[in-house]
Amino acid sequence: MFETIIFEMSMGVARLRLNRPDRLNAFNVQMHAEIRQVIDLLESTPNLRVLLLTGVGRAFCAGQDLRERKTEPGSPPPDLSDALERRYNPLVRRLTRLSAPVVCAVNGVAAGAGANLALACDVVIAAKSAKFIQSFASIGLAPDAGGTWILPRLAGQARAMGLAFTAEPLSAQTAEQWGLIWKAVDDDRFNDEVEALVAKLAAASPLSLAAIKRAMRSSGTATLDQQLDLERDLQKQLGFSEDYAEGVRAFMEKRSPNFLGR
Ligand code: T3D
Repeated sequence: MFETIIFEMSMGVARLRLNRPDRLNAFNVQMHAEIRQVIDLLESTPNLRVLLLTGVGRAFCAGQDLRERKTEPGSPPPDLSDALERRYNPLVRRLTRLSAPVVCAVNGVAAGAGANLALACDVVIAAKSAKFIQSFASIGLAPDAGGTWILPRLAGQARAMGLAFTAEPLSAQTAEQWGLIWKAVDDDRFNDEVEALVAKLAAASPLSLAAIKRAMRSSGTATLDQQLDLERDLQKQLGFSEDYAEGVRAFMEKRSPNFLGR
């Protein structure tokens, strides 16, 4: 059905794999369009538990496919705001607003918008051989796909500036130490760790995870007072849910809960 991605959905778990390995899974217009179709579907899937995003081959994603950009002398310069407005920005907005958690499994190099797409996801797990590169300055651009928002928040201003100015690769282990990602894991354990994480999130209460995501995501722009109010409102809704009753019952009965998302 798709040419540039592989998409599967089973038992509420959606798996989206970027699939242009010969171009290190760089984004072209078609890949954006295919991902858009998937997100359209996911946004209207009521029993979605988790979305896993990863790459096929040795890379996660090398950012924009530079072969789509014509820069020969005499060519009119491209208006890159068009690609951001129509493709990258909606992608980041929609993934961060999707109620289900988005796990990014960074299987290899993540460069340019590929790095920032990964960092925009809710939980990022990376193979130790993976690296993150803010490659924009190397080609005369500035970070996009939300990089200038997320990087200073995750890594602090000094490290964000250093990464963006130098375009130096950041190893997965340093990314973990700096708090950019959840975990860097040995390459030979990577698939098992990713599957264990996905299974754990898929078994959790989707209402609880959606509330966590909403609250954590809003904290970047909210005051403490606003956040306390939001926590009150979310906890009120969750307290009315069957999942909460099931969670407390399961605790008392010393068994695993069976969350149904209602
Ligand atoms: O334009 C807009 O829409 C604005 C938005 C921009 C968002 C952005 O993402 S801008 C940043 C674009 N990305 C880059 O600048 C990264 C370019 N790639 C690299 O720096 C390196 O490829 C990597 C560091 C990612 C990996 O290096 P390495 O040595 O492991 O692999 P390689 O040999 O460079 O790449 C392998 C192949 O993939 C190669 O093709 P070939 O020679 O085998 O035919 C290479 O050209 C291709 N490739 C890698 N990245 C891209 C790419 N082809 C097109 N676009 C790419 N981004």
